[in-house]
Amino acid sequence: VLSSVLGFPRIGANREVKKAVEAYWANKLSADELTKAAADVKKASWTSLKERGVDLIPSGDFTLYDHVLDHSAAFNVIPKRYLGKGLSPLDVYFAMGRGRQAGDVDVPACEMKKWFDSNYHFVVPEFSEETEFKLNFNKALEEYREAKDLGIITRPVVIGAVTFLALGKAAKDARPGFQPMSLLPQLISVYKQLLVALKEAGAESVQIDEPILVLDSASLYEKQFAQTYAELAPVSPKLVLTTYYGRLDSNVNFVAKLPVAALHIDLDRAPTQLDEVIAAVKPTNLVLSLGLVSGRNIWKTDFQAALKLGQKAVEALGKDRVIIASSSSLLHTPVSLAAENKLTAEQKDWFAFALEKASEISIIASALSGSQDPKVAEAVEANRVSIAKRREFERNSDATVRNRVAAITPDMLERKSPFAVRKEIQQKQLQLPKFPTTTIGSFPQTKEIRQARAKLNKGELSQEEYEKFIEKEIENVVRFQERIGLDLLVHGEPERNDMVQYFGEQLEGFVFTQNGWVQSYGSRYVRPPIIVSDVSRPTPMTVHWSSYAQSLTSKPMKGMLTGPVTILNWSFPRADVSRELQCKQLALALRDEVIDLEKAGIKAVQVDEPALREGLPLRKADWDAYLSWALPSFKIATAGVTDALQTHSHFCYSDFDDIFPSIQALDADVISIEASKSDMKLLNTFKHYGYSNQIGPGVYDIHSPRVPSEEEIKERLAAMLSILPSELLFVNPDCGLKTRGWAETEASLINLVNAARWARQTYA
Ligand code: THG
Ligand code: ZN
Repeated sequence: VLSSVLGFPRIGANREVKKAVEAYWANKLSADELTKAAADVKKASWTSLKERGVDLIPSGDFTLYDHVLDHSAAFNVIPKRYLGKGLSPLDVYFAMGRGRQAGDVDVPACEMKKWFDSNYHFVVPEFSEETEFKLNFNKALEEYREAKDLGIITRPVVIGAVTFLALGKAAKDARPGFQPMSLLPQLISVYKQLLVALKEAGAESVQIDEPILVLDSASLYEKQFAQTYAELAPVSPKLVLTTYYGRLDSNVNFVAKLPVAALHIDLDRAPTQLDEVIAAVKPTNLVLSLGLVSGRNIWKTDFQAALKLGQKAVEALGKDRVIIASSSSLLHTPVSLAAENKLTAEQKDWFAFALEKASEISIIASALSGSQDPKVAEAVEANRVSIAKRREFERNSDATVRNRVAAITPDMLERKSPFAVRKEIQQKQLQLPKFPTTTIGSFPQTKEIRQARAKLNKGELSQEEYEKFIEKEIENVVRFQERIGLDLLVHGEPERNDMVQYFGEQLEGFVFTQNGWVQSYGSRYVRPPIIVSDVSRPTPMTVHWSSYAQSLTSKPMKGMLTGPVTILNWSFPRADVSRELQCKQLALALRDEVIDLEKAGIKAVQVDEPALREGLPLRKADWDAYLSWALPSFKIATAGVTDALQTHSHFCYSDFDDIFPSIQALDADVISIEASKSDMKLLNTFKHYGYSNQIGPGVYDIHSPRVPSEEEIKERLAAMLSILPSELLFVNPDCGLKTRGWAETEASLINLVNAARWARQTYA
């Protein structure tokens, strides 16, 4: 029984890749130095996986920005707008990832999308009839050789051809109706080159990732899968076809017939598929790779449970036909627990990060192989003790919280009056003009703000000094908004690091890492908090800062909270109770906060749910089960107030077609959405469904430093007003301004306010 890791975090143990990449962007590091920094990180990962006894070590999964973008660049899937500008291939690559505005080059970034149901974003490939696949470079081969030169034999990882096309989109200039999948034949011939070269270089097997096989849509591609692997298998090293993040369901029937050497399945997300998959592969020669160690959470694997599943496969297929693996790439987990010295010994004993998971995989595989090494037996016993201790801890529940959740009644989910009634009452106290202007909540997190927080953490700044500093920042943001004439103000959130981390830190039931970074996109990482026990709110979390901000101005101040579904989705949840229970506990904590904000005189509160959509299960059959607690959780959080409080919510995406009724059901008084990029298709969706509450479609894209002109914003407003009733429209950017600089923020918001004034006159 061999052991395998499907992919490893590529950020480095101490965020070396972020630091190197950002230094390169700032012209503080040369391309060669960047390559060297990357090589060091790869070497460290390969070496430690080898030391931990992993048999099949991945290569080719490293990236400086995004592995899908690497694949596009390697296969020459590069939109024309990035070419002919005198950029080096590396700079073309980064321009696609993050846009480029320097000298006379001004190109926006490619679109990013959430990677399956995770908080990772990939750069969406753009295909058209003009796409000419060719191998610009063979990353899998290069990294295979790079590892081999270090004396480490690896298994190269490549994104599968069908998944690559399925994840992409038709370029804007493609002929109407163009289907990326129509390019499969040309793409296959380039895959052949890539795989032949790997075979010639001595690679014994190649991991080929086809995660779209866990989606409903994969059944449409049965023919494409058959064609692809019939052509590739004869010329390739042994192919290990990997699926992850969900279950194969009926797709297993055709997948088991593909001419590949091995099939990997995710038994973390879908443990119940094992029997069916064993039955399907038994009559074939396929090796089965069992994803038993979660690539998505940070809890220690329960060896007894894993060994039981492994044993079942061994009995059915024989030891030679079973591999023990991570369920998916480990990119969603932090690198190592080793450096965490603020977690207690008890807490540390609950967790396994990527490196610890590698050891787990190796031990489970050894145990299943019948290893007599006493270290294996010791590790299995140590795991039994750890798991037992955790189970013991899990018996401690907070009776007050549990009882409150059990006592949730339907009336707690509904506002007292319908929106039309609330709107009148709210307008009386808010006195907002037509086309009210507002922002999504955060203002630029400047270097000074981040430094002040770092100093506080290091003890170089006292709590009192830090709070004085934050007060000053809030005052500046308030004065700025008053000066340029925004209507509904925010305090700017200078006191917050990551929003989920910020709330987690103030809630009972969470623990935090010091160095548990996980890549979110490109060089942006997050440190997800870990839910370890029942969640409650010991004291108000935001009331102090919101009231302070309100005290500075006679204009209304909007309170700012992160919603229960988003806090849950962007944390590592506990595994012993349902996500529903955890979400409802969060919802009750937030409900108390919203009520307290209202009591403190705040007249509008925004509860953001940017992760509501990414939390949707991958299979449509599972949607209702998720929505049946996700939507009520938001409503529990927001419906505890009087009709006079205006509730807002924000969603960081623009694809509402399939969840529109759910958004409507939230019954927020105002929602803001990302509309600036997706043209007016989105608004037509709102019109089509007769959306009745107020809505602020983003009038410009904040994800780029570009300043939108007043004219541009007016045009957008005019277009919006041709679709939506004018009394429902708010005017705002499409997301928070945290990652922007002040200069562009100021210029953009002035143009926004002027455009709204113009609209008031024009549409009076
Ligand atoms: N928080 C969390 N997840 C998210 C977002 C978030 N996922 C989606 C989206 N927002 C991703 N966006 C970002 C934007 C900025 C950063 C991370 C994710 C970011 N990170 C800092 C960095 O890498 O330098 C570190 C942040 C910190 O100091 O805590 O800027 O908002 N959970
Ligand atoms: Zn957003």
